[in-house]
Parts: sequence; C-alpha cells; structure tokens
Amino acid sequence: MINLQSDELLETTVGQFMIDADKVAHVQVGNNLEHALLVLTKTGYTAIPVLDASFRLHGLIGTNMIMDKIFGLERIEFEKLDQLHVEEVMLTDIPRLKTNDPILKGFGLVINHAFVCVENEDQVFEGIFTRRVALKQLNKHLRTLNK
Ligand code: 2BA
Repeated sequence: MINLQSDELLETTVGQFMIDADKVAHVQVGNNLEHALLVLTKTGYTAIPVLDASFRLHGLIGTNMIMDKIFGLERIEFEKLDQLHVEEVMLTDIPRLKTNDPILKGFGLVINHAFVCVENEDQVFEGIFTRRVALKQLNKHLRTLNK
C-alpha cells in the first residue's frame, strides 16, 4: 500500500497500473469503418486505440467519430462504412504517457480523458492508463489515510 504522505506515491509509475496492450481492444490503420464499428460495438467501449502492424500508436477512434462521418444531410450513409478507413476519421492529437512517467502525470491526464495510451520510446503501444484504475488507486489510498 502506498502512503500519500510519503514520497512513495511520487515514485509510483504509470506502468505499474496500466492495462497491458494484450488486453486492450484496438483496430489497425487500413481497417475500414465497418470493422471499427464492429469492434467498438462488440467490446462495448466508446473509443479504442488505432495501431499499425508494428504496434505503433497512431490515434484513437470512437463510435461518435464514425457516426459523425456517415451522417449525410438527409440520411445515414451506411455505404461509407466499407469505403472509408480508420485513419480518415481517427483523432491523432492525443495525450501519450510513457511507462516510467510518474502516476501523478497519469492522474492529471485522466481528468479530461477517459483513458490515455502508454507507449515506449519507439512509439510502440504498451497499454492504457484508465480513469477507472486511477480512481481505484486514489480511493484505496484515501481510505487508508482515513483509518
Ligand atoms: P468507455 O468505453 O466510455 O467506458 C467507460 C467506463 O465504463 C469504463 O471506464 C469502465 O468502467 C466501464 N466499461 C465500459 N465498457 C466496459 C467493458 N466492456 N468491460 C468493463 N467495463 C466497461 P474505464 O475502465 O476507466 O475505461 C475508460 C475508457 O478506456 C473506456 O471508456 C474505453 O474507451 C477505454 N478502455 C478501457 N478498457 C479498455 C480495453 N480493455 N480495451 C480498449 N479500450 C478500453
């Protein structure tokens, strides 16, 4: 257990609490929007990372981005789902963390983002740091302090 009043919390890193890449649903650059919508719907997540074949992080794609792209003036243009690719829709301006970043940096970022992708020095995707994990750790430590 980490004591909030000691330096121990400051020494804790994002890597210790991230969800590892092999447990994170993702799509690849080159996948069409139909595939992305299928993955998002089946996993139940509203947004997931976009990676390339070398597992490098390119951005995020969410159901809202896909729906926004296929809304025409008079109807939903479902035929666009297999014509457009994730890289034409994904969000590329995203915060990124490194495994050895202090957990406090992660806490700060998940105030405005439901999750933040974690990558290594070569931009290879390592996992995600989620708001749920951050709140769980903070809750644990605050309860310990309160005892
Ligand atoms: P959302 O999909 O909007 O999910 C919001 C919260 O709802 C999640 O918060 C989690 O508490 C719950 N939730 C949603 N789908 C779930 C599922 N299939 N299984 C269990 N719980 C689920 P966080 O856990 O903090 O996740 C924040 C965001 O991180 C998620 O937002 C999603 O975009 C992404 N995410 C989390 N785990 C993921 C994974 N294994 N693969 C891909 N993306 C993930």
